[in-house]
Amino acid sequence: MRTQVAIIGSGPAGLLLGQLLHRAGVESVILERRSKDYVLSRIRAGVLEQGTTDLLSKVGVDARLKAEGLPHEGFAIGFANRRQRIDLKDLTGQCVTVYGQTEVTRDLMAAREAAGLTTVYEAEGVSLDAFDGASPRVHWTKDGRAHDLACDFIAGCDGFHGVSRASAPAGALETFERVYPFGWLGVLADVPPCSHELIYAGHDRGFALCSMRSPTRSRYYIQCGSDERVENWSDDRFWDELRHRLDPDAAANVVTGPSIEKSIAPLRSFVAEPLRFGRLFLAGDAAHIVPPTGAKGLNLAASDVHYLSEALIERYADRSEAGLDAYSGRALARIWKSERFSWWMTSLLHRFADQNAFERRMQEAEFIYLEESRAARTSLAENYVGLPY
Ligand code: FAS
Ligand code: PHB
Repeated sequence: MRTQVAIIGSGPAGLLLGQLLHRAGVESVILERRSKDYVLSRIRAGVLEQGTTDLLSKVGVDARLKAEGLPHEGFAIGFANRRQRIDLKDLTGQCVTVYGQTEVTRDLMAAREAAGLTTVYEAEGVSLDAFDGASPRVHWTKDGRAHDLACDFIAGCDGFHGVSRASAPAGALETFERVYPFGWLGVLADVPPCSHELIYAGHDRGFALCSMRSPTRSRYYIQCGSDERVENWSDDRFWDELRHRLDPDAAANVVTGPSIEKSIAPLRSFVAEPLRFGRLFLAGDAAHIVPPTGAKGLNLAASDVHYLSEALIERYADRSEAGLDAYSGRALARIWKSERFSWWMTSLLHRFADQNAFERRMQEAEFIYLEESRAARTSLAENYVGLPY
């Protein structure tokens, strides 16, 4: 097989990159380790920045997003039973859209299939070869048969545990990491949300987040120990703990019901530098991880592939390598600012077992400063809606 760009991973980064390239007439083949159903079964992000929805519109994959996505002009942030609203629209003129990552992935997969583009699911043992030269190759097996793909470039969109970052030459990669001493226990349930907007609640017992997927489907999270096991959490225990962490008004509006998905996600901040190794480029979770507190993970993957698609399209159109040479620095400039915001939101709202009384007062002072300063709220809001590309 031969193509122009081999994309490793059929998550949001790989799929969106494939559509952006296709729109400009650049061919790609996606190699995905899992089955299509498995990829679609993962419940992850829920909030899209304007930049992300603009990219989905650019590739013509926004019909359902426009019909079912929920525009949100603000959200609530709570601390020790106090709550304040961050008015995104008033502070920045922008809003965000609540639309599940699963639906984004489903829409992008449908568009790729409709365009007759190739995705190889259940590609086993993917390995990357010769990307330090002009003729990279990708190898894999499927149904016991070995396969080989010749290409011009490889886009590593295979997430944190993928093969792409692991294929970087020894010593060529520098990594930066903060592993948080807690995770998020998430529940999806077909019950109406307790509030029409998201509520981020800091509490002595730990953080809680009230989100949603639709007016009849809620997504809730509570901070839990990093060694916690989902088997220890019955639905009843989850609902009780969630209500303990919300202000009385929100707690009174929680409608409980059977969970249709329940999982624990570890929290970490992680960045790999650089994002280019010859003809191999990293994008999305393959390059960085943010704690989901700032709703940045999926949206950073979108900005990465915006920069990478522009660079690859320029290379094929003008035979210029300028965009490819600039990709890593350009993407990392926005990545680090999103990493800072996600770390800040996480530090503000979570309970750290080893924090002392002074550090707890710092969290309280930060919250009060937000209440009293429009400048502080504007800073939070402009990061939440997404910094410019
Ligand atoms: P993805 O991980 O989505 O996709 C990578 C793809 O590559 C996967 O389909 C994988 O199967 C495939 N792959 C891996 N190794 C491979 C190999 N060797 N060969 C071929 N394919 C391979 N973000 C938010 O904004 N809000 C959230 O609430 C949130 N919750 C999350 C919960 C969890 C458990 C996780 C893991 C992430 C969460 N995120 C959240 C972040 C998440 O949304 C990511 O930012 C987003 O999926 C990034 O998309 P991709 O970069 O495409 O990576
Ligand atoms: C979600 O709805 O899954 C969600 C929303 C906002 C976040 C994280 C997750 O910050």
